Amino acid sequence: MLELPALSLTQPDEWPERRGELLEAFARHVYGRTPAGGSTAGVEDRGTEAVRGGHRSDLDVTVAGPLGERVVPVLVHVPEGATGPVPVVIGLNFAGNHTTTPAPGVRIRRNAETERGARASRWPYGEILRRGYAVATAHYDDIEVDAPGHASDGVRGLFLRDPADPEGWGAIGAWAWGLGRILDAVAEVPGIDPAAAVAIGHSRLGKAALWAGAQDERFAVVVSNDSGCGGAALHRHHGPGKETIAAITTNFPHWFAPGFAGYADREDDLPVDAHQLLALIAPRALHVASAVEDAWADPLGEYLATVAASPAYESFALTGTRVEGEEPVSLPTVGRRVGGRLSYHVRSGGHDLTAGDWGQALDAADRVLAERGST
Ligand code: GTR
Repeated sequence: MLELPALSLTQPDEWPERRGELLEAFARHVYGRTPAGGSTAGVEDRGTEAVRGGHRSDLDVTVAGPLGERVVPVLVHVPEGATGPVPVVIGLNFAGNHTTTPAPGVRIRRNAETERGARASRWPYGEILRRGYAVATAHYDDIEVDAPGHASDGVRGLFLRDPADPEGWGAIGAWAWGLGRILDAVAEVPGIDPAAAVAIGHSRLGKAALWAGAQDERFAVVVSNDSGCGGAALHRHHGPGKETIAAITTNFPHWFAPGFAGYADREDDLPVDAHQLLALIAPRALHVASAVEDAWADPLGEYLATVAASPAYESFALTGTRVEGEEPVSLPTVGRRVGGRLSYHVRSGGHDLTAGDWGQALDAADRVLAERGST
């Protein structure tokens, strides 16, 4: 049995205080502190085109901090024919907005024309629109450069920062902040319901989606896809071939607060673990997805984190993935979503965001948004 830091839940009315303590602990020890004073300063529509099942807008979103502004291109698809405002899924992409669709009209900022549509399998826009969701994406590099030594070049450069601060925010914190700014921007787009916002992310961007959802309670639903170490996977679960704090802070020192590296090979000393990150999203909806062959992201460690986070949902009389009286030792059936307001699925195959993952995520979102009367 895993020895995990306690969720220390008592009554739902004590949750705001406990949430505050946990947020502070994750800022301090893992991701760094998100500075106050940021905002979305403007949204300019660079062009809207009809697509099958809706329309696509190419926006310039200006984000701002005390030291300046930065323009982030955001690609938004909105379904047609809805009777009221529609829910919106917000997620960052790895290689440029033009890589998410083969459509010739989408602007190129970085990476080549030959990359157009190269990642379209991760963005099944037609199906997302058919299901009644709008979807907004931005290239993560346009928010924060994914390399060490660039902390002044992206949105972190918009804020005063002490590079020696062990609790200074890392790139994951910056990407998470960016998701919130995109939500500010799409809240202004006609036909979108900002109260029905879903944050989604794959892998390192799944870590960012979780941290965004933990901090920003406007996200009604959060989806983590193969987020692994520093995301949904328990640090204290020692699965075979999984990524460790030592590995992640060596390979990606810029992702976290500098102090996080001090827990390399000392997982048991980290004051928090992933189940508490997941619990921070309660009582809002959370769906965690893994892939069987993705040992590096530790599927079982991700599932066990959802089980250990379940008491947070249960304290609101909601259902997680925990089954009373059972101590899980293995993954649920492949391909089947388990749980309630906090749900989980593992699919066959490796590290990727597939159309099937989107299907599961939107099924989870449908359920909670229908309960709230938002779809
Ligand atoms: C890996 C990294 C993981 C994961 C992944 C990704 O190299 O070790 O933590 O984030 O990259 O983002 O695809």
